[in-house]
Amino acid sequence: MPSLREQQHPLIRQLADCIETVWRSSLDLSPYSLPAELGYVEGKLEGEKLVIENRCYQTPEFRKIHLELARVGNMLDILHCVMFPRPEYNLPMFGCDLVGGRGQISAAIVDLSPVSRALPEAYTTALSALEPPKFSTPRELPEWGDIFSEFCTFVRPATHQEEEIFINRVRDFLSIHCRNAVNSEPVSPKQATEILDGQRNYCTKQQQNDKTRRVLEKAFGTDWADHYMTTVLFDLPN
Ligand code: BLA
Repeated sequence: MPSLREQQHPLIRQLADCIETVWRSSLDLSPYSLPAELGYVEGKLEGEKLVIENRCYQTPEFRKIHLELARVGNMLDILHCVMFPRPEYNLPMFGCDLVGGRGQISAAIVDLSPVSRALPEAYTTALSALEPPKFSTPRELPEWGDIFSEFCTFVRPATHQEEEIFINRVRDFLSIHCRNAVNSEPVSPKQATEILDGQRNYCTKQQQNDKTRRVLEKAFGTDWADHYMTTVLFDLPN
């Protein structure tokens, strides 16, 4: 059976390959076990099959790095990726979501989101040095989107060229992030507590994304959707 990735929108496939290439080349990956039964799941959404495939790792700097691919029949294609740093490092949250259907990506978002008042200075410097991306169709963030940084890119890519600009921006964000992460020093226990609070706030806000919740509820029911959003997609660190 061909893997899910081979059936997905080319931009999703390319982005998934790109993310894994950066991870493999710059991080020391070990397996991370998801809660039982949640690695590969299938459900029905309005008669269409919903398939979810998860890949999950941990590293010395990251508690969990998660890449998820999902597909609903041939209507909806999704890539979801979040990197959760260990709270003893002052590192932002990397998050990326691509949502498409019928050959067109409708939402492409990537960010390095701060978990304390602002991004660490090394990030601000490196991200400011990137060429500001030009997209013809920027999208507006929802209300819960106050967690995102000033560098957040949220667009509907209108052309091949814009798709490429988006992939390059994700690669740049990831490279900056991995480089900073492997060179970072642990913080004081007091600061780690503040960082943990910031990570909790990030997850709580992301759990308010009704568009994600609705897709999962329709396929698997309310309880399952809530369980999945709070234990797999955006689990709160202890
Ligand atoms: C939007 N997410 C969406 C949309 C759908 C999903 C259907 C609407 C697309 C559109 O408006 O064009 C669905 N996303 C999913 C599902 C999963 C998923 C089912 O990841 C998982 C199985 N979402 C994230 C992360 C970010 C994110 C990490 O998972 C950002 C870093 C953002 N998704 C995000 C935002 C929107 C979105 C901001 C737009 C929400 C809105 O307009 O209200």
